[in-house]
Amino acid sequence: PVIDVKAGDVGHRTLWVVVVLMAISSLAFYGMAFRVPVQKRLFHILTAFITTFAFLSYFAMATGDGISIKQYTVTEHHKNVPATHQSYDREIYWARYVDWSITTPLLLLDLALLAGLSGANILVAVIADLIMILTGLFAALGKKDSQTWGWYAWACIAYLVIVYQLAFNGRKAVAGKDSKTKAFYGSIAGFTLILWTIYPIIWGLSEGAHVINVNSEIVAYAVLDILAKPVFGFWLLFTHDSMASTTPSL
Ligand code: RET
Repeated sequence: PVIDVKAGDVGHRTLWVVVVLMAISSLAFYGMAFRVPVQKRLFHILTAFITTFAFLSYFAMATGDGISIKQYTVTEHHKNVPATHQSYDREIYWARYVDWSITTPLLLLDLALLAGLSGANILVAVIADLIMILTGLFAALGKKDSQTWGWYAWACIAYLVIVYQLAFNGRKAVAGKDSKTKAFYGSIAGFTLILWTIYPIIWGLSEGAHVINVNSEIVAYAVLDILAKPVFGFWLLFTHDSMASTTPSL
């Protein structure tokens, strides 16, 4: 079989399903924001904007924007490409990186405010996150394997900085809070770290090594994005609404 270099029906339908789910959850989060007092509203606003950006990026991809074509030279690694092909084109969904560069810092801010992370540590996590996403974009656009995997390596190092901030400094910061907040931070930060770790794996299998085709790439990211944004958001906001002490002092 020849590698699918473009999205088919499965991919297109999946993109539209996510457009609808992100729209619905955004509306729900804005609705929930109005129903809590303004002092409790920061998490709601952050979370609503996260799904709004995802909605916009998925709308772009579903309608054919934010996608470019990258040409690959066929080498002996590409066993699925007929010998008559010297090169092939693959779709690169760069709109994802625009979305991620804004929404992953906002997701980190949700967690950092919950834990009560210090300003300096929040800044380190956010900047490391930006470096991770932007070097990931360079990895996706790299022309040579050496560029692709070189950028990928920098992105992974930046990711380790985020893991350190959430798992080590985040836990240290939340240790001074009440036991409910402590337990909740442990669960939702653990959920986040497991989920986020799957992204670079999917990336390596799709855009990196082309082991899975474009349709599977779209479906895999769709499932991860739904868990990382709407599911994360509902979990955070419902729990936060039922707890008084997690109000950030902002
Ligand atoms: C890339 C490729 C380079 C290496 C690493 C990556 C990590 C990406 C992550 C993305 C998280 C996205 C989320 C989206 C929400 O909807 C850029 C894939 C480490 C962690 C949470």
